[in-house]
Amino acid sequence: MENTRPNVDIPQPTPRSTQPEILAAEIIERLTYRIGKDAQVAKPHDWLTAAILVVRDRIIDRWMESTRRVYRTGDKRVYYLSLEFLIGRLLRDAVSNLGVMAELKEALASLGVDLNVIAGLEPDAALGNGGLGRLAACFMESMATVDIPAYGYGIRYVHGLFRQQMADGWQVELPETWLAHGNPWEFERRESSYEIGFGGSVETIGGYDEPPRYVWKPAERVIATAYDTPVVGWRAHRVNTLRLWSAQPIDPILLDAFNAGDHIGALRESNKAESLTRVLYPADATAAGQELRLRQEYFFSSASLQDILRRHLQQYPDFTNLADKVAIQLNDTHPAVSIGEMLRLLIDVHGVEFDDAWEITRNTFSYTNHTLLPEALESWPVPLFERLLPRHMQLVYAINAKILLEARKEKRFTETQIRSISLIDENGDRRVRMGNLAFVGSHSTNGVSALHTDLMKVTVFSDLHTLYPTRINNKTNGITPRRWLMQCNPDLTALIRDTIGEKFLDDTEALRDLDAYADDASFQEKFATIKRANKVQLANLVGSRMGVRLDPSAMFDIQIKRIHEYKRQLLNIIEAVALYDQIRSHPELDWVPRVKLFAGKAAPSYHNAKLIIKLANDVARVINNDPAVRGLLKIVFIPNYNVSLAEVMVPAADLSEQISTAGMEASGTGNMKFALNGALTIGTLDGANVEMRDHVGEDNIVIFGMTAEEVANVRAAGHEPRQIIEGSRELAQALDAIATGVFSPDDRSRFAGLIDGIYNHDWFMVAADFDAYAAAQRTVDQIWTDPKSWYSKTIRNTARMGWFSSDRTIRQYASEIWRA
Ligand code: B1H
Repeated sequence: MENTRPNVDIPQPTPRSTQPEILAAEIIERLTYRIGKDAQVAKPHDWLTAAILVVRDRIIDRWMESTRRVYRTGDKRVYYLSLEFLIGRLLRDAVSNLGVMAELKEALASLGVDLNVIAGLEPDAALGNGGLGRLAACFMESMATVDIPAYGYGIRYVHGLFRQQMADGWQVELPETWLAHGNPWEFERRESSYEIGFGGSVETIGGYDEPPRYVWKPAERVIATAYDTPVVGWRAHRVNTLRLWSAQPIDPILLDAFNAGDHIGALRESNKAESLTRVLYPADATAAGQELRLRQEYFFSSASLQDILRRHLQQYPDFTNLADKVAIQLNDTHPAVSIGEMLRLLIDVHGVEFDDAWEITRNTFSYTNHTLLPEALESWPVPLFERLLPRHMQLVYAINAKILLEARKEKRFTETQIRSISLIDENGDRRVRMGNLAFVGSHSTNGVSALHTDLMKVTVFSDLHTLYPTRINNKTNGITPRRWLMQCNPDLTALIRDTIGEKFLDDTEALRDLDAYADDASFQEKFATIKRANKVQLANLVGSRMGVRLDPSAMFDIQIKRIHEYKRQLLNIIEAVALYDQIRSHPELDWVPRVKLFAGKAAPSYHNAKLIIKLANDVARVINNDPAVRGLLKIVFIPNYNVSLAEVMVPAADLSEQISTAGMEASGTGNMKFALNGALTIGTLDGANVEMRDHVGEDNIVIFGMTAEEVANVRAAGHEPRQIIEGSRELAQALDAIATGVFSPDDRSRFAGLIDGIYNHDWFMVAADFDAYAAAQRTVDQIWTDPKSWYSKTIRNTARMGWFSSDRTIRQYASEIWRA
């Protein structure tokens, strides 16, 4: 550690006590001296801030110890670069991992404050869109838990993912303001600031009797300032750092302009800099394609790499051992420009030779691919890339020349293969392919489920896989059992502990011992009682937020995730319409009462996704108000899905909907959360569902529909949805009802286009899979009517999902990719 102090003995602070009386006294102290409030008039928010500050002190002791330890041991550090961290609330997580929940509750209670109430006021840190961002948050917690010295690097967006409101059933986006009350978790690090350049030109120096040197002269510069948030691992054995960058202008105000009367112009630079880190791009699984987005990507990549190299030089004389001491994981291609930035810093700033720099870079970086969807594969127009990052453009060409030569000369690649592995897409306007850059600039490229990894090898990266046959590997995603079992489902956690002991708290795979209780009548009853209590909690939330009454004895059937055509919320809604028709036509049959719950956000520019939300709400209004349904079917779309809402919905689910078109969902992680909390899954053989089936056993999951291979074959042969629809009366009737305006009497053609898409191409195989899906739902009904069988299966889900802990995933990254 940098030590500029004279040689004096600095006393260490005494580690903080966690006794309730001391916690209570400190909370009052913070309230008074930090927040400046008298306890008599303090608002709930003030209590929250005071409590966080007191908890934070307990974290700091461990944090400093963790940092000192890695300097002492010289252990390898892992850097997780991600444009998204979907963290959610932190208080419960931190307190639970520190093991001071009971003490804090007691301390607050002695002051007349309810922990649950103030914890509920903490805003969600929603610096991410969906699964990719939430995975980064789970990984941060698991890296601290399995004791890996790790830093997360990202952007401190002032506005996280938009707030979703419904206006007459349509999604409306409102700005999110998580920093409105300040953020007591973070530490601003003014001393960790770096200059980031954009644009300008590259000057060549020398080159006559010595090799030329290149100097980038950027036209614009901004400052990146670090904000650190501690990340506490389970039992607080280690505390790591999440470092988020904020952009600041070099000159906060142009005084000359101001004095000349140009008050707006004087702030132009300042506004421009700050707009860089103002908002999160709200697209999920689609590339943004905007200049500001490329600027965000370069901004945080450059700041992070400068920080990483500076830290390395504090401990070592040069970069020859960089790859032994540093592992950098790229969370998708969003930080892939880091590869060019690493080369630039090593070569232009630190004087390393190109070939050595390339070797070091490749050995340091690894890349995770999260999707095969063509619209999500990032590529930047060459003219834009060149204008914003002229030096990086040169380096991309230099890498490309090297790789293409190798492929042509050594591997005898054909022209077609060369075109596919090139870093430049020459089909149409020339573009820089960030996936190819990430692949060739890393020693490892991993997929996020077994199926996704297999598909990667034969689709997007097939030719690169031929060139580098050992590079692609799989790391099936996982979820942190702390947030997604222990914190969100405390009653189930207590029941498990009373039944099989404490081992599962440290080793999730020990949940296996529950298998022995799956058919035990008394255990089943306790398990069912807890599920019911969780459903009552969700029903209360729906009641108070939406004024809709839910019957907790009905089956809670839940689909929560981003709204996307490939995730097929539409299939679920169409099945609900078909079921509605059946219930009305056959009132004499024993229908299983169901509540179909939906939640999720649509990208603001994704027309069909927004239409699907409107359809869910339109269908809900008709079905929920039809007396002929007799409450047997209810549809609810809960607005503003976020991590905190998921924490209430996941433990309350009976049925988990994981019904994406096979081959399109890279992994899914919501699927894992539900199963761990004792829901039955209805799903396709897609993403991690395949491995979930292998773990829970095929009797304990309801699989339906086409396989990825079948989807590919049908698409290749030419899919004829019209024939299929004509062969399925239920489907035809449901589609007809929606298309003709039965659910939208105010605008009868509202959904005509959506339904036309199914008739005309059915790209997402909604028609193709409908009958199989409807049949699978009736199988689910069958199981439900036999509670013994239902709980036997759902208990086995909890028992057998331990492997899907992100601790397991992180251990695999550590041993097979990071060698940390
Ligand atoms: C996933 C994304 C994603 N895959 C582009 N790709 C984005 C792509 O803002 N963008 O430009 C944002 C997000 N997100 C998800 O990653 C997959 O769809 C899930 O199946 C997977 O579980 C998750 C984590 O691996």
